[in-house]
Amino acid sequence: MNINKIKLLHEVRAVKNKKELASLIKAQRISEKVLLDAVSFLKDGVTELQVESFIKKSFIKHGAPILSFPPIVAFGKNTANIHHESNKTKLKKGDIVMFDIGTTVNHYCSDMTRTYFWGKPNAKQKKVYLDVLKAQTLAMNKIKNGERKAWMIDKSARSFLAKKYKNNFKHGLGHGVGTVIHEWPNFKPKSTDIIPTGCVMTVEPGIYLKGFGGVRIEDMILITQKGYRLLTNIPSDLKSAILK
Ligand SMILES: [Mn+2]
Repeated sequence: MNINKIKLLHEVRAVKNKKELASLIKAQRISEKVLLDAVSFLKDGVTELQVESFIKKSFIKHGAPILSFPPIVAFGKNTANIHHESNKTKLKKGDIVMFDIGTTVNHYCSDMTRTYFWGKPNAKQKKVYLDVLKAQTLAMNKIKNGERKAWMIDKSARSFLAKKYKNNFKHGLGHGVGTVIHEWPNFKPKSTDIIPTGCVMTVEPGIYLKGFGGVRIEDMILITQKGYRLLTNIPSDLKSAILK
């Protein structure tokens, strides 16, 4: 046997067949319904815990009760904490609101983050949002133009954000998604991964400023021969991010 034909399990697993992809997309569509439900559940004074429990119930209602990971709901300054766990913090005007949610269908995971503004964002909130969005677009364009080296794709977003926010983009740009929520390959500065056609990746730049808050925008994409296909169907332009 030709040694070059040997593939490792994580490489085989990264490439999704039609059926696997359909399950993953179905999980994402359900997440989108739940996200919209959660957004309309928001009101002044509601707590993160109340919204988190609403989200869990909503996933059950939509027939996808086995989540990819516990939902992240963060208000205000809590959005600066990447690992925030919901607490009794109440929503108030001027807050940033972050949702990071995902569920499974036939064991296939979905993953999505949206950041919103509860009321008109101030200049700094707007700027951070638009910069994170721009970083995501830069990375997506790299992929569209055929770049498949993970570190190069990560760098396109990271170097843009580093110019303005130093090292406040504290995690990898994205990861493979499948039967587990974080799987090979990885968009990271030191990654040697080459992204194969047919795998599903997240692209999720973020900026986290202690005492101010954070912005993360996370979409899932299918890597195609020529570029990518966007699997997330929720708008992320600034106007759509302003809730009141
Ligand atoms: Mn993710």
